[in-house]
Amino acid sequence: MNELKSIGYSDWFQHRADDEKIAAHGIARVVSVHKDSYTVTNGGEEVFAELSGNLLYGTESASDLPTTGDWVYADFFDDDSHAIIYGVFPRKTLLKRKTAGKLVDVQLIAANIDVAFIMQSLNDNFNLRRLERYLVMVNESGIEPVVLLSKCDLLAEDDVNAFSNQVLAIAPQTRVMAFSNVNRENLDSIIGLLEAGNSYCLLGSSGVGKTTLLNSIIGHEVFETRPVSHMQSKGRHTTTTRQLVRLKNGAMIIDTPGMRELGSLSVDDGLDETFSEILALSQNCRFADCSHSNEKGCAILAAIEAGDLSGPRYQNYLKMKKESEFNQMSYLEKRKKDKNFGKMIKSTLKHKKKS
Ligand SMILES: Nc1nc2c(ncn2[C@@H]2O[C@H](COP(=O)(O)OP(=O)(O)OP(=O)(O)O)[C@@H](O)[C@H]2O)c(=O)[nH]1
Ligand SMILES: [Mg+2]
Ligand SMILES: [Zn+2]
Repeated sequence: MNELKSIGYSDWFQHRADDEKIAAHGIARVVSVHKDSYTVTNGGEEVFAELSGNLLYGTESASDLPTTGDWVYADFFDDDSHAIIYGVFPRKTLLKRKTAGKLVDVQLIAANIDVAFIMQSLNDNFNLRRLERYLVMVNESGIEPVVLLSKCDLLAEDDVNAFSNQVLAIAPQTRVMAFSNVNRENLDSIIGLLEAGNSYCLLGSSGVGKTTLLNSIIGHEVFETRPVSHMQSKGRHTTTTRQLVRLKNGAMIIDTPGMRELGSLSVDDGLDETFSEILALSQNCRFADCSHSNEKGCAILAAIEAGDLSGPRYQNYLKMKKESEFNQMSYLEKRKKDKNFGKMIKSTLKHKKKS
């Protein structure tokens, strides 16, 4: 049990475990997900793992399958050289997005993360609207966001402070840190945030320096990084898989490939939390059903007019709200179709058996 605790297991999971499954199987954590297999650990070695037939064929939705960071019921075989996964524990947090492209489906990014580092580089990636998108995703999952502004070595101190203040203006409750992997400014403060037994993840566009930060934290170059110019000419990300890495101090961290698209599926809570002042303002509109577009006595329009609420921020909120509603509807429709399709196949098989 101490081995499991050292990789983040706690009473939270123990109390929510399935009695039958926990009596029948061991416990492990998912380190990484591959095409048809997984890597898991129970605190010792990392082991190749596959899903049991029941889990593979009996799961209705992809989001019920294991993702990086998940706790799973698993049995180890052949001197712990491989494992079979029988089920997934309830998740404390689940980071997900809409799959890239037209298809409306959920892509799981990581489970059971305590703190997400959202990174933007100060030289060419700083963008408040994109930051709001990341904040919505992280807040929706119930994960604590920390904003990291990288490559501060490339800017004058005053400019760095101005950028930090812009972030604080839209996320006053959030910890914001500018840092540099090159001159190591603030690296120790970031390392100071990492607590044993907690799990962290690095999020942000390709090239902002996520993997370089992970290497800086570890103290030597373990993972591949690549100059931004080279990355763009190759048109691909340097980091291509998500992997749970154990740090010397007992914290765990997942580096992720840069995400080009960050579509959201049903993120109402995340929106309310990220744009809490907009929600608060709307309570002051004269009409309860105010659409905040042209009504008299609209508190939101008045705040924009007075310069208390940024117009682009409000537009971004509206855009994400619409997108979330639209995607949620398409997703539910897709699920319904999938279910009907499943029923059709089942009844066809039944008829075949009878005849
Ligand atoms: N000037 C400066 N360059 C940095 C800093 N951190 C990282 N870089 C450089 O930025 C480039 C990209 O860094 P990576 O760590 O590979 O970026 P990444 O976010 O992991 O990118 P993906 O894996 O594609 O998502 C590399 O050439 C790094 O050397 C920094 O603090 N200052
Ligand atoms: Mg990387
Ligand atoms: Zn209004």
